Amino acid sequence: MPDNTRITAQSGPRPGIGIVHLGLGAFFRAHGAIYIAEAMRASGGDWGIVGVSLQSTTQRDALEPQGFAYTAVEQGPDGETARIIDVVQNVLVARENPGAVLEQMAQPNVRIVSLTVTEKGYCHEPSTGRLNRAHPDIVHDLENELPVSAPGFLVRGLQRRRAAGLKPFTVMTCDNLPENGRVVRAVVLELAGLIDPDLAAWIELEGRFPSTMVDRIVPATKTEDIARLEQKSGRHDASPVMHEPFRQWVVEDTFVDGQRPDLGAVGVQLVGDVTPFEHMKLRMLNGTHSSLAYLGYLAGYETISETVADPDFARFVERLWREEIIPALTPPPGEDLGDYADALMARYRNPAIRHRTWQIAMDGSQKLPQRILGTLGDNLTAGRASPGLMLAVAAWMRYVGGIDEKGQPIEVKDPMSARLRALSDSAEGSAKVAALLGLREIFPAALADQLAAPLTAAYEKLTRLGAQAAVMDLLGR
Ligand code: CS2
Repeated sequence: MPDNTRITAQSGPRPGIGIVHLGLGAFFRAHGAIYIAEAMRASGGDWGIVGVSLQSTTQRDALEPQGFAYTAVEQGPDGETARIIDVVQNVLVARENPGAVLEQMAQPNVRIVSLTVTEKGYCHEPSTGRLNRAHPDIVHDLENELPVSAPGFLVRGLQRRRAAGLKPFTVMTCDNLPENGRVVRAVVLELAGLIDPDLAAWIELEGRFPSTMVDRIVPATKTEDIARLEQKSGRHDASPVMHEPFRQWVVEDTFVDGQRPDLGAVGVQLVGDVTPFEHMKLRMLNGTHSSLAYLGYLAGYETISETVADPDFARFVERLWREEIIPALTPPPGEDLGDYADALMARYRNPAIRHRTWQIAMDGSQKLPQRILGTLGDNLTAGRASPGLMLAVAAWMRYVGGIDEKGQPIEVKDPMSARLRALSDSAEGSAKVAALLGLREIFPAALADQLAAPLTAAYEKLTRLGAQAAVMDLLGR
C-alpha cells in the first residue's frame, strides 16, 4: 500500500502538547481523545496528546505513517459515519525508550497524564485496592530508575518534575475501576513512599487525582472493519476505531491549578463526587456485560448483540437489573436507573457493534470485584437473593477452567490464568468452587464464606444443565 493512499492529519497549525496518555488503545482514541479534540475546537488551549504504548509497537507503527491521525467510525443501528481525529501528535513506546517517556512527562507544558492501562495495569490487589509489592513490574521499578509499570512511570515522571522545580501533572485515570482516582493515588503514593518518602509527601500535598467515569462501547477493530472502511473512503487507515453513538464522561473537577481542557463545553459532566456514577456504570453496564460474556460464551454466542437477541438472555439481563443490581444502588443526581437500564438494553441490541463475548470475558480476575462481587456483597447484607449474579460468577468459574460445554478449549486471557487453570484442574464440583473462592486477591474472606453455599449450588446447576438451560431454569421456563 503506497503511503499516499493513507489517511493523513489535516494541515494547519498543530496544537502544543498538554497531555501524555499512557495506554493508547482503541478505547481512549474513541472516547477521551475525541472529547479533548472537541474541547480544543470549542474553546482553544494547547491540549495536544502524546500517546504512550507501554509494551507494544503496533499503534505507533500503524499511526506514524499517517501523521498519528485516525478514523473514528460511529456505528449506529442505521449505519456508519466516519470522521478523522488528529489530536494525537506523537506516540512513544515505553519499552523501547522509557527515558523519552519520562522526559516528555517532565515538560513544563504537560499538565495532565491520563491513563487507560486496564484494570491490571495498576499493579494493585483488586480486592483491597493496595499496591501489589510482589508484582514483578513493581519489584523491577523499585530497583531501577527507568520503569516498566504505569505506577512506575507516574512516580518517576513526578520525581523528575519535582527535581526540575515544576508543579506535578494531574493524574487522570480513565479505567473502569471504582474510585479510580483514589486507587491510582494510593498506588502512586505507596510506590513513591518506597522510593523516597519526601517525594511521596510532595505528591500527597500538591498532586491531584480526579476520579472519572468513562463510558462508550468500543469493540476491538477487526481486519474486515479496516477493509470495509478503505472500500468506502478510498483511503487506507491502518488503525481506525469503531464505536457506538453513545458516550458519557463524568470527571471530578480537581486539577492542578485548575488546568484542563474545557471539557464542560463538550458535554463532559464535571462533578464533585463521581462515586455514584461509577457504581451505576460499573454494576449496571460492566456487571451485566461480564455476566453476558461468560454465560453467552458458554451458550455459544459470539457477540453481546447476538446474546441479547436470544429472548431468554434478554429477560435474564432485565432480571439482573431490576431485581439484583438496581435495588443495591443509590441513583446519581439526575439519573433514573430504570431509564438507564432501558438505554443499556438498546445499546446492547445495536447489531452494528460486534463486541465479542470473548473480548469482554478477558481479565475476569481483575473485573469481578467491582462489577459483580460488590453487588453480591450488598445483597447478602440486605438479605436479598442474587441467583442471576451467582450464576454469572459460576459461569466465570466454568470459563476459567478452559474447556467449554462442547469439550473445546477456551483461550482464557487473564493475568491469573495459570493459577485459575491449576485450581480448576485440581478439583471438581464444590471443592473446585471452594478452591477458587480461596483466591484472596479476588474474594475477601468474609464474602467467600457467604458465597460458598449459594455459589456451589449455582455451579452445580450450570454444569448439569449448561448455560442456556440454566438461564431458562432461573427464569422459571
Ligand atoms: C467491557 C467494557 O470489555 C469489557 O470488559 O465491559 O470495555 C465496556 O464496553 C466499556 O466499559 C463501556 O464503557
